[in-house]
Amino acid sequence: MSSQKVAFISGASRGIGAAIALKLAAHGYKLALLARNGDDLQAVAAQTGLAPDECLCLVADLQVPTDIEQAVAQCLAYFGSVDVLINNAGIGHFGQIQDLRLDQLQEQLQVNVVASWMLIKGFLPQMVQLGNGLLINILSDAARRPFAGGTAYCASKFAQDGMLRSLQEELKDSSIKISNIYPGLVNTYFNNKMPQSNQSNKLEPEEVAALVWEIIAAGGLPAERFISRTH
Ligand code: NJP
Repeated sequence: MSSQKVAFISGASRGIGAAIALKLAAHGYKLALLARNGDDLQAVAAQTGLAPDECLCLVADLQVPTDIEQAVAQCLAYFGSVDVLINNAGIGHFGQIQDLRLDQLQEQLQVNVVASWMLIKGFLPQMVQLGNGLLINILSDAARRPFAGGTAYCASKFAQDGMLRSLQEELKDSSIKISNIYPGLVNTYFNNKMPQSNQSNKLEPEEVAALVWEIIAAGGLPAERFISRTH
């Protein structure tokens, strides 16, 4: 049996998730990559340089609970187990509350909160069974910093933060490690599509990926880490 470790990365078709995929592949990880856009996922998989059987592309919509369950099942059937789960996928709907729609709030909460909860719930039992596992979550400094225009995004990131810090309490005496990353602005599609996006103070996605690797190499520490060009 191969000793290569396996990481599952949500939102791996571009941005921070794609940078994490390249970083972990360079460190010898096999990968399961999830996003909606299959062509973009395949392009990232090709860039990793992994052999086709070492990189599983999972086309799934995190708004659809059955897609999430199927992706977890497919990944476990393919690799047997997952050592590192990286909850990275996220969306941002910004604007004054009068200008936001209910379906945008619901999508925001589904992708950023419910999907990460479901992925953890899906992979945790096999991690517990093997006595080994690392959960890394890409949140946002907006998880602790309310701002005008953030009623939907901050609701999701505050909720994700509360969920994950509660999970840290649940897992504190176990062999499963959980580490949360709170980035500031990052030079990705997510940030660049914002009309007020400022070009000068952003991290590059590779800097977040380097931090992810630092945490993995340190066995899951620190438990939380803020990273920003402006801090
Ligand atoms: O965003 P972007 P980032 N189902 O837009 C996927 C946080 N963050 O890398 O489905 C499945 O380049 C999407 O793929 P696709 C942020 O909150 C960022 O910047 O093919 N996948 C793509 O791969 C998020 O949690 C900044 O469209 C879905 C990926 O998610 C994380 O960083 C600041 C999906 C998004 O790539 C990564 O964001 C901050 C769905 N329904 C926190 N919807 C920043 N960039 O400034 C989206 O504080 N994806």
